[in-house]
Amino acid sequence: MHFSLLGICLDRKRFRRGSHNAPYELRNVFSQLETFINGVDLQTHGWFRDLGNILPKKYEEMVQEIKIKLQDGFPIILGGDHSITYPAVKAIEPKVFVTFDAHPDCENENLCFLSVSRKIAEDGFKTYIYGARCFSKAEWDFINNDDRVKIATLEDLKAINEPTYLSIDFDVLDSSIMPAVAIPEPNGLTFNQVLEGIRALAKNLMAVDFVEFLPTDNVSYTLIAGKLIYSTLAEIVKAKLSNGR
Ligand SMILES: [Mn+2]
Repeated sequence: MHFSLLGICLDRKRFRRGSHNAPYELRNVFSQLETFINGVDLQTHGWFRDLGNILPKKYEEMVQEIKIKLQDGFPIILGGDHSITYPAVKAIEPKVFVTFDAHPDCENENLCFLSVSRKIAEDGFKTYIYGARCFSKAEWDFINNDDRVKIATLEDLKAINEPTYLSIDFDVLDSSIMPAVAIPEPNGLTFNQVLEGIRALAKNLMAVDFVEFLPTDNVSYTLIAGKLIYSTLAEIVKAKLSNGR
């Protein structure tokens, strides 16, 4: 199989900006990472085609550009702030949307990193949120009163059986592992817990994005973020190979 790598260099936040540079920073460390990972040789089974970057524009225009660029291959999309997930989901049209995120991103606001999961749920994509631990009261009330969105357990993820788009906000990781995000949160998932979630979904995945990485002078965090991306690719390759696809 091959992966199609697409960066979306957009950060419309007003504070702790920088995630628009993440696609460049993350690509820089790929060459430093071991490609034989968790039993899979990505050089043999998971080669990349790099489709370059999309620069900020209106969301509707981004949907069109994403559709045109992602003609074949398994989409791996690098943000960007979390709002980039909205045009990507609209372009790819999965049945199910799963987001790994410390925050549910369900505020009742115009499309932005605070409201993206709510917008996607309201557009009719069955939405699961995994790893969330910091809710506003309004988000809590919305999620508990709306069938379109669910706080998921690992068992819920394993039970999904439809084509799924996965969005990974790096802040789902515990802040001690990954402080290089706009809004780090303690009490988060370990690296292995995130991989367990990916493994639960892998056979149904049709696209994955990675968002909210905030490049810092500490390249260690970029290497860890890159490791999560490569580990995800390895899980996808394993699932597709065992499915005979
Ligand atoms: Mn988010």
